[in-house]
Amino acid sequence: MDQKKLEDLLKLLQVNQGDLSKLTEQQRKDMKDYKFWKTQPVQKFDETIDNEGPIDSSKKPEDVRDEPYPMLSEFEWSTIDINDVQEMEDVFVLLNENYVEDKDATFRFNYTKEFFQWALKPPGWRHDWNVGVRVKATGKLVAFISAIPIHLTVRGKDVASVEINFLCVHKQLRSKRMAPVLIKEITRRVNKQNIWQALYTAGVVLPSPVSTCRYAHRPINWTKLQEVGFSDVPMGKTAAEMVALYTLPKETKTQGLRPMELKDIDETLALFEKYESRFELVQAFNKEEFTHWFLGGDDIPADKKVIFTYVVENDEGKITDFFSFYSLPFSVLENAAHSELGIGYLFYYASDADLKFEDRFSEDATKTLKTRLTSLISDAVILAKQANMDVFNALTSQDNTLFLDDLKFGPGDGFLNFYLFNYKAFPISGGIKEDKSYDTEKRSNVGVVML
Ligand code: MYA
Ligand code: MIM
Repeated sequence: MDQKKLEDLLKLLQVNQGDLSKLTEQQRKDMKDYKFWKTQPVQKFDETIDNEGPIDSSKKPEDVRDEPYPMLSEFEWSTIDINDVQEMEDVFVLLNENYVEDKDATFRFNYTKEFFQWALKPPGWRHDWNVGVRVKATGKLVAFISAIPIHLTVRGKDVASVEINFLCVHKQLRSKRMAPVLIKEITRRVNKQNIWQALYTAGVVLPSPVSTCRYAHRPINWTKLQEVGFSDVPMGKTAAEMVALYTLPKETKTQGLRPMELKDIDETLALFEKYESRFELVQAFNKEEFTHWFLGGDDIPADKKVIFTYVVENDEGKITDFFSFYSLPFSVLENAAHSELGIGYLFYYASDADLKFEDRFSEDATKTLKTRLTSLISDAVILAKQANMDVFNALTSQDNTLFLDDLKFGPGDGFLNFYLFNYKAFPISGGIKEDKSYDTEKRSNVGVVML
C-alpha cells in the first residue's frame, strides 16, 4: 500500500472510531496483507495486465516435492476414499456441520452423499484429489479439500485445469492457518499430474476475482421461506399478497419439453457447444463428461435426485433447447418448525433461439433469446416446484439477466467471486452493474457454473 492510501485509511479510521464495517470493500482489501495469498501465483489487486496466460510456467512435475506438506503435529493427512461408505459419511458430517453458511448464520449448505457422488466423481477423478485431515488420536475428520479435472476455455484458449471445491476446516480449528496448508497440498497433488491452473469460487474477496456474480432467488413456497427467515414481507405488503405474487402454474407450458435421455446426448452436446462459445469463461465437455454431468446418478431414487435435465424436441424431432438444475438444500439452523429448505440451482442451458443472428447483442437477437429463455426457465421453476423445492436460485452469470426480473427472481444478499489460479486474465463481466443490480445490457460472459 502506498503512503497516500495509508494516510487516507488512518483518517477514515479516526472518523469512524475504528469501525471497520464502514469502510468500502476496496478499503478493507487494501488493509489486509494476504500473508498466504501474496506468496501464490495469482493476480494482484491492482495489477494491470497486457496479455492473458499462465503466471508461472517454469515448473515440471518432477520439480514438485514428493512428500506431503508438514501438518500440525496432532493431525495427519488422510486421502478420502469416497467409494467407502464410512469415509463418505465422514465427509458428509464434516460439511453438514461446518461448511458454508449465509451471512447471518441462519442457513448452512447441506450437500447430500448423492450430491458428492455426482460432484466428486466425474470422468478423470482421482482418489488422491480428495484430501482430508484427521485427528491422529481419534481418526476424526476435521478438514477437507477436493479437486476434479476440467477443460477450461478462457477467451478461446484451452486451459487444462482443476476445479477446487469443498474446502472446509472444522469450526473449532479455525484461524490456525490450516487452509493454506490444505491449498498447498492439493496444489502439489495436482501439479504432480502436470496440471498448473485451477478455477475456484468463494464468497470472500481474495486476490483477485476474474468476475463477480450475484445470487438471485425465485420464491416457490413463499410461506415457508418467510417462516425460516429466507425472505421478509416487504413494507406495505401482506403475506397473502406475497403468496399470490409467487403462485405458479401446476404444469409446464413448453411444447415438446421432456427429460433428457441417453439418445439425446450427441445432439444436445452439439447445441450446448454452439451456445457456450459466446462466453469468455467456459467449461468444455466431452461426450462422457456431458453424460456424467447431465444424466449422472439417474439411477438414484426420485426424492434424492441431484441433477434434473430437460430437452425441448420440436415437431421435426430436433432438439432446440435444453436446461438443467441441481438440488442443493440448505439446513435451517435453529428453527422449530423447519429443518431444511429445498433449493434448486439453475445449472447449464442452451437454446438455438439466437444462434442465427450474427451479433448476440443486436436488438433482434436479444429479444428472441429473452422470450425463449423466459418461457424455458419459467418451466424449470415449475419443475422444481413439482420436485418439492421451496426456492429456485440462479446467478447473474450466463444470459440469466435476460429473464431474472420477468420471472420474479429477487436479488440475494450473496455474491460469488470467480478465481483463476496461476493464470492472468482480463476481467469478465458477471452480469451486475456498479451498483450490484442486474446488468441486462452487457449480461455476463461467465459461462461456467460451480457447484
Ligand atoms: S469456497 C468455500 C470455502 N469454505 C467455507 O467457506 C466453509 C466454512 N469456512 C471454513 O471452513 C474455513 O473458514 C476456511 C478457511 C477453510 C474457508 N478460499 O486456515 P485459516 C484464506 C481461499 O487460518 P480458516 C471453496 O471451497 C484467508 O484469506 N482462501 O482460515 C473454494 C487467509 O489467507 P491470507 C481462503 O478460517 C476454495 C487464510 O485462508 C478462503 O480457519 C478455493 C486463513 O487460513 C477461501 N474460501 O479456514 C481454495 N477462506 O492470510 C483455493 C479463507 O492470505 C484453491 N482463505 O488472507 C487454489 C487453487 C489450488 C489448486 C491449484 C492447482 C494448480
Ligand atoms: C456454493 N459454489 C459454492 N461455493 C463455491 C461454489 C462455496 C461458497 C461460495 C460463496 C457463498 C457463500 C454463502 C452462500 C452462497 C455462496 C450462502 C448465501 O449466503 N446465500 C445467499 C442467500 O441464500 C445468496 O443470496 N440469501 C438469501 C436471500 O438473499 C437468504 C438471506 C437470509 C439472511 N442472510 N434471500 C432473499 C430472497 C428474496 C429476495 C427478494 C425477492 C424475494 C426473495
